[in-house]
Amino acid sequence: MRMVSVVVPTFNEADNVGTLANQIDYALRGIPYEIIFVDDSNDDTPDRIRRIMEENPYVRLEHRIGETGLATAVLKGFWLSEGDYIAVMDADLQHPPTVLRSMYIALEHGAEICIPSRFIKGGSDGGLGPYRKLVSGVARYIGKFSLPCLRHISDPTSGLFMFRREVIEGAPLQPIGWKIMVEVLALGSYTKVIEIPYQFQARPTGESKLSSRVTIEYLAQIKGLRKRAPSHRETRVIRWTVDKMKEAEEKYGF
Ligand SMILES: Nc1nc2c(ncn2[C@@H]2O[C@H](COP(=O)(O)OP(=O)(O)OP(=O)(O)O)[C@@H](O)[C@H]2O)c(=O)[nH]1
Ligand SMILES: [Mg+2]
Repeated sequence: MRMVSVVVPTFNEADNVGTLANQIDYALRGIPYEIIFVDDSNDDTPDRIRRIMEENPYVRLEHRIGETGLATAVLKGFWLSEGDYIAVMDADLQHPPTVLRSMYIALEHGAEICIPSRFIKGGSDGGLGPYRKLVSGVARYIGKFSLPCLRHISDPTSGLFMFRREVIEGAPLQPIGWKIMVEVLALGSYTKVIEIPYQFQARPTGESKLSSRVTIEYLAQIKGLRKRAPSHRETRVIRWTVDKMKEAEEKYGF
């Protein structure tokens, strides 16, 4: 069976990592997996993760000292990962770990990238307030307008996705800003994407690390990718409904 590496960037998420690891373990029962926490915290998040590691041998920790940055953390996780499939997920439970199982099944059905979406039938972005919805909507449309590879992707700016390792092999990914999925979609090698609906959750505890610098970095990233990304690619984007997801899971039979 193919193994999945779940890369989780963490910055002061002490109260979330335990629940997250338990939920990932449950969601991926029967599937070989590893969780790689790439942590830049200055609270006791790394100690909490070390405690989880005593109970769960599939959890790994890369604790960086004197270095921060979401994109560099996620890229570090990619290079450390050993799975056939690589997933990225936030630590704050806004991305429900149950979608990991559906993403895995979508890749087993031939997708090279699976992107959970808040904006297709069955999905919701209920976890965000009106101001954040507006900012994130504007960012999404700037991305879609500027980069043709994002045009048919309904939720290209989130931090939740899974892909086959080969997608990024040799891709000149740069650790700019927060939107690593945009970098992978613009520079990776793939022809088939499956989107699945999911319900974005409210952050239960801990603080948002989002700042206005993130917006500026995003605009710089998009500008750079307009030059660096191939101008044409053939991609099929398939949208699964909730029923299709259930059917695929039953057919997969584990
Ligand atoms: N390693 C590392 N992780 C980070 C850094 N900044 C943020 N993160 C993590 O990246 C993920 C996303 O950050 P959030 O603050 O939740 O950002 P967001 O989801 O856009 O914002 P909210 O909706 O307000 O939660 C979380 O798991 C953070 O802990 C960083 O500098 N280094
Ligand atoms: Mg969050």
